Amino acid sequence: MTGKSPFEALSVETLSTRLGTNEALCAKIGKDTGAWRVREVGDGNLNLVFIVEGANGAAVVKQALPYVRLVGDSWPLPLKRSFFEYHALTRQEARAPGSVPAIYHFDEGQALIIMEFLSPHIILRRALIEGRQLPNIARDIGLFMARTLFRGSDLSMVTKDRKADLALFADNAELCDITENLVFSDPYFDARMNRHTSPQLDGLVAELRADRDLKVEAQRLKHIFAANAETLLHGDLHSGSIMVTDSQTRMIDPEFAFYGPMAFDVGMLLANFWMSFFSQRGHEQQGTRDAMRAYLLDVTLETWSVFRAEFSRLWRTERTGMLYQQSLFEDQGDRLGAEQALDHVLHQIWTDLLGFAGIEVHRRILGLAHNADFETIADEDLRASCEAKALKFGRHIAVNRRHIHSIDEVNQLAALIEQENGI
Ligand code: SR1
Ligand code: MG
Repeated sequence: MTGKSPFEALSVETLSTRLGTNEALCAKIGKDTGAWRVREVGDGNLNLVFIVEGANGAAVVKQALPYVRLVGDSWPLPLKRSFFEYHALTRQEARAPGSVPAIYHFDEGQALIIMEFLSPHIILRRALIEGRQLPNIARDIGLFMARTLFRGSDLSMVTKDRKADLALFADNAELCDITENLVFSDPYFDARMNRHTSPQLDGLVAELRADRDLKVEAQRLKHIFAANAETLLHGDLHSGSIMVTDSQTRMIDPEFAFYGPMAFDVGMLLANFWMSFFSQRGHEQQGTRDAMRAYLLDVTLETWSVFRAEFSRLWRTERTGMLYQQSLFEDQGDRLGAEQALDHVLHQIWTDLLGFAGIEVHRRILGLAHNADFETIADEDLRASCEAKALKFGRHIAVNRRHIHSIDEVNQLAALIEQENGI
């Protein structure tokens, strides 16, 4: 199969024939296609994902479909998202080495990427639902975010290169459009594809959709998302986009990559930890998840603290871009000026990430794309109670984000809301 053939979706039955002569794949898993075992394992919303095992090893083949898999061919979606995923992965590997799967081959025409099979890794969301405490995730993800977000921005890059890259990723417009609608707008009105746990949440949902302050804040955040082309984002950094073992963490699936505000990745990620926190009650037998809840709040604290520390280190040692130039500060003997500016930048990220986190929580409960943390709670009353607490928390941090000063404060709020009865 070459990049020149017309696009055709792979299947378990056709993969060996179609990729049997692919040099990169054969080099990795062995040439004897008779020994290949192919499984389709994609459980995401958009793409096909195959694991191919051969005599010498295994690889993942990920292929975009010309439509949204979750919805079907009534929602067309361009294949070029695979191109953006490939280019985002190469940039992430350069900026945060060892944080993403290795790429073996990219075929733009077939919209497919052949990459490292991560084993025995599992999806972080699944691990958290199972109540597993991973010791390294906060450090690994905090470092990944600081390194990719800093090194993809005008704090670090040659301006001309960054502008060229910005132009390249600007074409990922359809994926941005998904986020712009599904995350920032649809949850706040009765959009066609929305769903929520009903009737239990009906009253609260109506209240939130009538909440003017919340709607205005969501639109202010959408404005920042759409207009602040600050750095190359992962664009969809939730716990379903991270694979883990006890000792390793890998970020996957950056097909939503584009130039946007640094706080978006950080906020979306932390929101997923807070949602996991609120969902734990749905997965426990009487108090057995107390330690898990404490662990999750610690993870948010450590992730943010690692992010800040690494971002600050890069600010002091790698600030070679056109923003906050060293020639204006350190070179003038004004190191304090550089620190003051750093403080300002981190404060802005902090304030905005709280907003993005609150909105992410809402869209996972009110919109189209729900998450397994809540969805796997079979008892609907219990699920609704967990979701209601998360919704209340999300509203508070989004609307009051300018008045919240520390992650301790946020975590105390989360713990208080989680303890409330009758929600
Ligand atoms: C129609 S796509 C729905 C969601 O799945 C992806 O993982 C993104 O989070 C997107 O918003
Ligand atoms: Mg994904």
